[in-house]
Formats: sequence, C-alpha cells, structure tokens
Amino acid sequence: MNLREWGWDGDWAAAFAPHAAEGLHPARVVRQDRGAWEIQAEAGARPAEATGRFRLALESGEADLPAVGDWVAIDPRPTCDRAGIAATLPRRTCLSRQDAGRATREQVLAANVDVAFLVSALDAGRGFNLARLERSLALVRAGGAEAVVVLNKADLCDDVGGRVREAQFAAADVPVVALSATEGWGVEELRPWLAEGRTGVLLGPSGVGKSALVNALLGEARQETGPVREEDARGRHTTTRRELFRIPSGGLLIDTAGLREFQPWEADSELDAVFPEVAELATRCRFRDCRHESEPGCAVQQALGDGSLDARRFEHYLRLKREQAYQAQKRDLGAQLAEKARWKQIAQWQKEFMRHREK
Ligand SMILES: Nc1nc2c(ncn2[C@@H]2O[C@H](COP(=O)(O)OP(=O)(O)O)[C@@H](O)[C@H]2O)c(=O)[nH]1
Ligand SMILES: [Mg+2]
Ligand SMILES: [Zn+2]
Repeated sequence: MNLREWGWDGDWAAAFAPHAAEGLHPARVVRQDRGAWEIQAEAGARPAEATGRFRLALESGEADLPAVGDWVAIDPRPTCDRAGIAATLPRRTCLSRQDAGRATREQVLAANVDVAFLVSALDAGRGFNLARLERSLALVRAGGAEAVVVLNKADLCDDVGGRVREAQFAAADVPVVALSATEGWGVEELRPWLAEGRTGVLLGPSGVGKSALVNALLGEARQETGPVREEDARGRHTTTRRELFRIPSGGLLIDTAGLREFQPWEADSELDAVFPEVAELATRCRFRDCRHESEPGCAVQQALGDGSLDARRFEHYLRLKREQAYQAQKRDLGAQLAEKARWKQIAQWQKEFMRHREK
C-alpha cells in the first residue's frame, strides 16, 4: 500500500524523520470509534492503541489524543493484534469543537483536513439553518481548512435558487453547491476539491445525507444511510464514529456521525473571520471595547444607519456573540469538574498501565 494514496508527502516525511530513526513506521488514523483507532500503514490497515509511553505523554498534556486524519508513528508490534501508537505528528489543520459532555474540553473532529463540506439538507426539515451554517463556517476557518457549503436533497426543494442565495449570503465568499446525493446530480462539482492527496470531511447534523454523499463519491454503497439511532434514552451519544475513505478520483474523505451542533471553541477571531466587514468597522469605533450598542463614536452603528452594513448580517453576528459569551461562562463553571474527571481517567490509565507491565 502506497501511503501517498493516503495523503503522505515530502513534508510529512520530513516531520517523520526523527520517528523513522527510532524504527517507527508512519501511519494515518483512518477510523476512530470512541477509544478505538484503526490505522493505515504501508503494510495495511490495523487496529491500534496507545503505547505506554505515549499514554504518559497524553496524560501530561504533552500529546494530543489521535483523531481521524492524524499521521502517527507506530510500533508495528508484529506479534500483537494491535499496532502501538507512539506519537502524533504536528497537525496542519485541526477541526475541533467543544465536547458536548465536558464543556471545557476541546474535541477534535478531524485532523489534517484540507476542505470541510458543510452539509445541509433542503428537505424543509431542520436540515437547513443559517445560524448553524455560520457557526460551522467559524469552526472550519478557525481550524485552518477551506470550507464549501453543500445543500443536499435539492431534489426535494422547489426553490433551490432561493436557498442557494440565502446560503451564499451567510457564507459570503465561500462556495455554495446544491446537489442531490441520492439522485447523483451536482455531486461531480465536489471532485475538484478532492484531488489526489487532498483530504475532505463532511460535517453536518444527522440525516442531511453525509453518508449518502460518501457513497455517491465512492461510487458504491459503503456507508449505511438512513435513520441511525445516535442517542440513547437519556439523550447521550452512542455513535461517534468517524472514518476516512479513499475515493476513486484520488482524494480522501472523512464521514462523521453523532455530532451535535458545533460550538466553536476559541471564538473571537473566528467571528471576525466570518464577519470581516464588522471586524473592520470595529477597528474604527472610538472605544476599543465598544459593544456597538449605543456607545458614542461607534462606527458599526453609523454603518448600520447609513445602510453600508447589512442589518441582517449584523443581527447574525450579535446572535453568535451572545452564544459565545454564554459558552465561555459555561466553560469556566465546568473547568473544575473537568479537571476532576481528568484525574480520575489518569488514575484508571495508570492502573491499566501497571497491570500491562506486570504481565
Ligand atoms: N431525497 C433525497 N434523500 C436523500 C438525499 N441524500 C440522502 N437522502 C436520504 O436521507 C436520509 C439520511 O441520509 P444519510 O446519508 O444517512 O444522512 P447522514 O446522517 O448525514 O449520514 C437517508 O434516508 C437518505 O436516503 C438526497 O439527495 N435526496
Ligand atoms: Mg451517516
Ligand atoms: Zn462600536
């Protein structure tokens, strides 16, 4: 198996050199399902687990938990049924959101992704939501990836043009593509973003057709589609699977499941990226901490008054800003609890580690 087909290149090889010197092999994380990983190495695909030394690095916060898309250094351990992950290579891009359960922990959705397809559905259900689209755009920009807005199930919509215009308005300069994954039309428009060696990820709420789109791009029904139970009776996640596929036209694509709405992590700079016109105006307000409400010398209010700033865009901006403040508050409150939970997890790992060593 040629690792180039999985996105390996000269820069990765250079970053990997110190690990190669230790006799480790490069591999890409192609599947992540709760605590379990599957990696793709030159020798093929295998399940993998963290080595003892890597666990210690994870515990001390020196290393990040491997995510789908990560390049890792593995100890092949030929006599063992699992390869040992010994290190992760520094990420080029990283899409993360706040962990739904633990408000203070960042959860990495996918690593080393070039392009994120933000999938909505035009089926008149809850699949199309401009505020969510804006939040997702913020998340993708903050992570360093390119974004493409995908409006799926266009076959079910009478006014595709109208929806495209609405999405384009929220997305500013980000491309918007309307298509039908199940009928197949429009799907080809995505291929240019998935050229050889490039990695994409499908993001969006459950039911918008992400897996159907994976199947359409793969040209075969590899992913199960349809209503998937993603929460148990108490509303918790039971499916968190993320998987990386190779598509025939050359690129790689990650399907995600079980994601709740995104909650951007560090957010001020992201908001500025999504609303560059507001950010630009804000630099001209008289007060640096201007909230653009009724402060004197507010350039934003002035622009709203003379119509040079779109009132609806500014409303969206304020909504996200409020949500952000709320999340920040929640994060502070959750910090102590999360720290406690982290230590509990560390103690458990240590116990396992000791048990492993005694064997
Ligand atoms: N009419 C129509 N239905 C679609 C389309 N794409 C997906 N679906 C259906 O929507 C449901 C959810 O699709 P799925 O791919 O499982 O969504 P996911 O949860 O985002 O992976 C399935 O029943 C699909 O057959 C589409 O373009 N048009
Ligand atoms: Mg799915
Ligand atoms: Zn202002």
